[in-house]
Amino acid sequence: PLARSLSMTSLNGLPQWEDEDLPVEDLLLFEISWEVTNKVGGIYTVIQTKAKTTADEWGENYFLIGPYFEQNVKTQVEFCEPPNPAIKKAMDTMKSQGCQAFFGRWLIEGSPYVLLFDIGSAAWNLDKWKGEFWEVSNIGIPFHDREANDAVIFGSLTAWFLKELSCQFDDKPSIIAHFHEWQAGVGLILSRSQKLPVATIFTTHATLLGRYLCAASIDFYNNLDQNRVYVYLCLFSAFPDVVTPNGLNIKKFSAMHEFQNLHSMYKARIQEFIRGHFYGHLDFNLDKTLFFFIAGRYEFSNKGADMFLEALSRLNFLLRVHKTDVTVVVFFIMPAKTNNFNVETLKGQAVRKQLWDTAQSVKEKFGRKLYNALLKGEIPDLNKILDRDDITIMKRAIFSTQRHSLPPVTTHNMIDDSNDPILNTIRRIGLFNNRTDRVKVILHPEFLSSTSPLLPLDYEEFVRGCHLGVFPSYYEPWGYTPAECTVMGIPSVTTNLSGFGCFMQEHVADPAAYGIYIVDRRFRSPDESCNQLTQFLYGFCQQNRRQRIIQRNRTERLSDLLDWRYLGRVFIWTLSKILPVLHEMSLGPVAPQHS
Ligand code: G6P
Ligand code: 1S3
Repeated sequence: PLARSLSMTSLNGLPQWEDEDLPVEDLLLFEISWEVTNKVGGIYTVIQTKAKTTADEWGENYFLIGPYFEQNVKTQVEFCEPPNPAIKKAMDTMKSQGCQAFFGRWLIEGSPYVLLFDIGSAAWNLDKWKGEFWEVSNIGIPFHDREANDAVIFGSLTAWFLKELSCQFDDKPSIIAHFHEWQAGVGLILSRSQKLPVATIFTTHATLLGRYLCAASIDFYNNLDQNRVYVYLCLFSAFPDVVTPNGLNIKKFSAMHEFQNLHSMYKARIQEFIRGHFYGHLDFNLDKTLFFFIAGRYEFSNKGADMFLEALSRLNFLLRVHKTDVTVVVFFIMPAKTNNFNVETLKGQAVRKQLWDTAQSVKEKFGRKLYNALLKGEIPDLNKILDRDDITIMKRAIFSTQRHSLPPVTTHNMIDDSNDPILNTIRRIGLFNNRTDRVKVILHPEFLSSTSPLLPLDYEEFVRGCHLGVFPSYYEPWGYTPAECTVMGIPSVTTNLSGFGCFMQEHVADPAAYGIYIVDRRFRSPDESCNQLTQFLYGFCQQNRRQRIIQRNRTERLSDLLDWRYLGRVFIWTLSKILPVLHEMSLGPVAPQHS
């Protein structure tokens, strides 16, 4: 395949193709990230969704490097031999020295090759590698910092691999290594310090500084001018050569109603879960129940879970005083440390199943008796068609739905229940799933999976079945969650402190009319922002079904704006800019390069 170079003289601010072709046959492109095959946050989504566009361009010369975790690999990777002999040789050398490396195809769109390193198998090198890293960078890694230790091992393995690989190409350098986020960054520093003939790119998706500062400061942005951090922000924004957008793979249905049908279908599956979870307390109308959710990395205030809970408490009040017949069930999908599902939640689904089975067996018997009566030309006596046994079975089933506790606010046993910020806020505001509450909450502290015994849906199916995604982020460089809602035609709430919110504000004249509600967290106080969010939620609850259907159609129309087919060009352009670096390397002695 041939990649085309791009010039930045463009229409609509995006690069345009130039005629010149670049010979990517001679080049190998590696993308390195801790989130390759390993879902932690939004970086996984970037890499997983962009793979198809990159594989189309780079074909067999495109590889992803990530960490090996058995549970991830079992469901996502098909092992195979590396087709490229140089890669095989580099891996064999590493394996012969005790490092476990695995190669295969990642079973996602584009089926790119992946090379995965088993961090544990190489952990015995940790002290030595920390020492080497200190020598070149003067960065000391604390003894107990598991994440930083893993980053050193992962980075050292990556640099080792690139070294073994690059030394096989004596004539001209032909490797581009694209590192994502700080966890992969050690590999970049080591590659540069060892002067490997590899061109490097670094993409950051968020900064730890940003994450920590925003989480720690109540009103960080409004006090920036009094804050010494301002100068660091200026420095950060002066560093990048290119700011690349984040896209998605857009699935276009030929018929408009198809995504609406999917909403209906998956909503029915969520309703089924709700029937179990709220057994004995199902005194609300499921046909008038709306499903809201927040999902992502568990950063309580950065992702706006704090403001969301406060707004839910206000919404609960509004729905109650206005005696609205709408009920809202809110899901928090944010992974935390747990000891599996809790008994009460599992029991809920077991009770639901039992009621279903009882209804089926009574229906079966009823149907047979009715059939026999009709065969005889009789209309059966409907008062007698159910016998005493049937009534007993049904009464027993109804008894099993009695419960002495409220439907649980979390589906799992939390390891740190008493310090969990979501649970503590729920305790403080008193949203305990009481019968009188019009807003019910469920914390699901694990990413969703279609194999779950509780809520057997994958994330995409779950989103489709919901009515509104709510992401009132305080620190969100981009924010995939509302973007994913948009491409599935599900309205969402975002903020003007998220990249996505700003992008929509810039490109869409009246975002709210298209189901993109943007909370102003930049120029308003936290209380004002929370009131605005509450108004968005309350307004949404006042829509009727027809209005929701029309709004979903409008939301879905925005999806083209977010397509990788369009936004992926910026990445391809970036790669084309790095080729002169490789060219320079082949001319003279290898020196540290700009990346
Ligand atoms: C989709 C389906 C309709 C269904 C509607 C429910 O549009 O095609 O058949 O009535 O969803 O919408 P709601 O917002 O009430 O879940
Ligand atoms: C980061 O992942 P996060 O969810 O922790 O990278 C994402 C992809 O670039 C970005 O969308 C998000 O804002 C960041 O926060």
